[in-house]
Amino acid sequence: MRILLVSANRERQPQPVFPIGISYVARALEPDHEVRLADVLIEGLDGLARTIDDFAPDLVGLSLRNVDDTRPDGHTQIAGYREVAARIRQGTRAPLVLGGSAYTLFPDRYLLELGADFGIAGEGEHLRLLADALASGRDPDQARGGLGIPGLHRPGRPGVPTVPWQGPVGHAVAADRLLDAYRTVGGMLNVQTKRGCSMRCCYCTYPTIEGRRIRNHASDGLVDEVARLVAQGTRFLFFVDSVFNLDLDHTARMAEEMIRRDLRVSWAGYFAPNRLTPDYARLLRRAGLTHAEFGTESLCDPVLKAYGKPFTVEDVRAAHDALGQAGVHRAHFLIIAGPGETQATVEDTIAVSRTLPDTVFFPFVTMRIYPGTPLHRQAVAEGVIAADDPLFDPVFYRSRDVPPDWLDARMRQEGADRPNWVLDESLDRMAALVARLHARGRIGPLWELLARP
Ligand code: B12
Ligand code: SF4
Repeated sequence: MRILLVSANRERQPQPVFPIGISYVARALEPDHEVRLADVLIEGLDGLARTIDDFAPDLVGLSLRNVDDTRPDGHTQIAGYREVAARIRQGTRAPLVLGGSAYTLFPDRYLLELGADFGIAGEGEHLRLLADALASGRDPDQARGGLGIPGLHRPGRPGVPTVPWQGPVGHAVAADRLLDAYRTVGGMLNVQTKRGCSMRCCYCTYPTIEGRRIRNHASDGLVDEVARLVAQGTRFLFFVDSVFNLDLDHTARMAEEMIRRDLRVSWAGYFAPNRLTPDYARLLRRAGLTHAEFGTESLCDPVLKAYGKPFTVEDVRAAHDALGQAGVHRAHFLIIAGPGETQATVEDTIAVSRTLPDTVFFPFVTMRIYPGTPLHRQAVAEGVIAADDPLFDPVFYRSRDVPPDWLDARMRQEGADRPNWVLDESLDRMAALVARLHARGRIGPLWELLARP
């Protein structure tokens, strides 16, 4: 079958990100199916229309990454996605399959909104089974002895539960052209070392998207992947795991192999501020880690507990120091005014943040409520939302013990005092600065430029 996989994501903030989802899905389809990748951010809607004409696909997969930008005054992506789906429908009668993280969070809603034929929630590599069934004229519902295709959704029918993908994982050969394009727009290339997170932070969607069971990708294949990207000219990578340091042994083995092969590439990842010994930090630095983004969320123990975070402020400090001493840039993401927050706990977080050296804070005020999370259940129980609110249009939880006007003024005051306390309204300016620096050949997230207290 000729299968066109399209990335609908046009978000450029904080920087353009390579559409790893369609590349990984394509890998599962190669070489038995002929695959082409298209990216609306790179080629625009007219480019997409030309690709459809030229390739004449038998099946089109559309990747939906972001639902919105998770900011209370931000924007949702649905209008842009409608435009892309309409362009696809104009150009071809091939069946349309949806997938991606945004799709997985709201599968039936997106099927309806975009009038698609199928969707695959969770790991999209299972598209392989759908393509095989369609190519041979078999009923997709009869796949796997009648269990159906993992994650498959069709309009008006119940979805099939997903299961972990067992086949190969990684970038497709078909992605090489697009990888090149991202190297030139300063966007970061990316690699995943594992899927799944077993933690239960109250607001988090990641276990819904990737599952709770941790599945490591084989470390030799991973380092081959990194080596291939480096040989192609990649200078910066983001390891896109939900939490890079969830499995210390696996990631340490990978880092050792990167050092042994002398792969000269800088990289970043998301870290939990715990499980981070000085030895591990030094190893990662030697393997090329330059930027660590911590999902810290609060610097006050009772609030960390209410958010369901599996660490304390003391752990944060130790992790911060371990990476700092190893020479790694650090940023902390915070969520202010979630469950359990009060004026006093906000002050605690601010006070502790002032004592963490050489770092940047990204404080987000209020917490986006996603379906199926502990926060969702709490918000229904507290009467913040109705039980049947679909939550597709963003709704944010705000602690009643933090007066909005007071918090707004307090955040602004802190932002005015400290360039490393980066408020929502500064993010656009920061993204513009980063884009200018990328155009001049700088690489990486570059938030360390703000890391003065
Ligand atoms: C790493 C990451 C980042 C990094 C990316 C770095 C990089 N260079 O890649 C950074 C920090 C830059 C980032 C930024 C943002 N991110 Co982010 N990010 C992630 C994270 C943790 C992993 C994404 C990833 O690459 N996964 C690995 C790939 C392989 O998985 P995947 O893309 O989901 O693809 C799989 C399936 O979805 C499916 N699939 C994908 N496409 C298709 C297509 C078809 C046809 C099919 C069938 C299946 C399919 O199959 C794939 C393989 O299994 C996710 C959370 C998560 N755990 O998913 C959030 C996530 C994707 N981000 C999110 C958001 C909101 C953002 C920002 C808007 C935040 C902000 N306000 O700045 C920006 C937008 C950036 C942009 N330009 O688009 C949301 C999106 C959903 C939502 N809530 O709206 C997520 C899900 C987190 C969340 N809060 O829920 N992000
Ligand atoms: S916030 Fe991080 S540690 Fe917590 S559940 Fe989500 S991915 Fe796991």
